Amino acid sequence: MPTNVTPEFDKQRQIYEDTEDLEQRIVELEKLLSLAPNHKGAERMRADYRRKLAQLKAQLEKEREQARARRSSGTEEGVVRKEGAGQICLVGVTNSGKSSLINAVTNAEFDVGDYPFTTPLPTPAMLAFEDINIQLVEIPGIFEGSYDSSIGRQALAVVRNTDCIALCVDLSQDIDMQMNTILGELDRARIRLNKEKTAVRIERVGLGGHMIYGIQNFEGSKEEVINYLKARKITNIIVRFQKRATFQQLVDAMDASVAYVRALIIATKGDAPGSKERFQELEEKYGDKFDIIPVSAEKGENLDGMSWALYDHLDILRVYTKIPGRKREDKPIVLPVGSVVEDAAAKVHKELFVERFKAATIIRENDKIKRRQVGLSYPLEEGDVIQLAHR
Ligand SMILES: Nc1nc2c(ncn2[C@@H]2O[C@H](COP(=O)(O)OP(=O)(O)O)[C@@H](O)[C@H]2O)c(=O)[nH]1
Ligand SMILES: [Mg+2]
Repeated sequence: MPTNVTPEFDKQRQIYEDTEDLEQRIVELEKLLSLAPNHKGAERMRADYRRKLAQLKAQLEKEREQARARRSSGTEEGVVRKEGAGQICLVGVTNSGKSSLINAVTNAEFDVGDYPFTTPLPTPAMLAFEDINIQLVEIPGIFEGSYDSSIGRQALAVVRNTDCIALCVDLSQDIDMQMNTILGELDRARIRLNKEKTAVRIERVGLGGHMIYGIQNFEGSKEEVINYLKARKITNIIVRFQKRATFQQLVDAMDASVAYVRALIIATKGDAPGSKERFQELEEKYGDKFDIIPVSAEKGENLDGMSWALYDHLDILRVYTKIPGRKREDKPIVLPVGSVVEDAAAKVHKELFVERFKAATIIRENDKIKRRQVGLSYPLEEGDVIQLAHR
């Protein structure tokens, strides 16, 4: 049906049809509609274009929504969302055997190569350890100047926020070169390893609001901490009071630009010629500061020992809830070392077991006192079975 359009309209229609970018397409279509003839014969055409416009806008909204979801779930390139009971970053020079090690203990099939930059972005894999999962993240090979490159800087940002760093040192190569490179770049990224724990430890997380552990060590109340965080508009944060701490120590910890991260050394390629001597050398030079675990991914040697060492360095404990008369739950609640009954109760059901707390029974099979009645501030131990009762 002829609709007697103007040449201007025709031209704009061409522009609209040639535009691929969604946002721009919407702009061009709106322009086209404004140029559309008003007479009755063109009514149908205008309706079609309006419908199309509504479709495009809905599509744009959907794409934006997906992008927001990607951002908050951390699946954007180079960002790793923490999953499992804890996260460990494998840091080493290129070819130090990081990918081989991850492949040996997880279902991952990372590329293994003799050439540099096999793994250009931090890449996660999941280690099933006993009844929990530990996330292992391969960090791209560290080199002198990593911190000056954008990829390196991005990777070091992941390392900064991790729960534990596994320094992968290749026993078939010169030790000093590797350690100097790794420690140098970490230092420039203001990441300190195995420094004495400060009284207050801060960790930024993707989700979760305010999580506060060890409040019994704080001079004030939990409300004070939360009010302070709210006043500074800080969310998604874990605050751990690890020793007696004052309000000023909390403020200082929030402002510190230095990150303190637990670390250990995984000495890789324990099967290679000369590895025994280099392991000795590593022990002599760095044994004071780090636990050193020798492994061979190729021969499958000491991989279990490594998993336990990684678990130990996460500083977490597992507790199991139980309903009277039933077996304990198979899956543990994972909490930082130093947690108390209240922390476990909050993880199960805050309103029910903290706000309406009546009693908790802790069962320790191997203890002299097998069962004990305890309160909310009672410290938990690894392997505790806990029964919670509410009013
Ligand atoms: N002899 C020996 N070679 C290994 C071992 N693990 C890895 N390699 C070799 O070291 C090279 C680099 O390994 P890769 O896992 O890609 O290191 P990445 O760059 O740190 O991820 C490859 O040629 C591997 O075959 C091991 O346990 N023993
Ligand atoms: Mg690799």
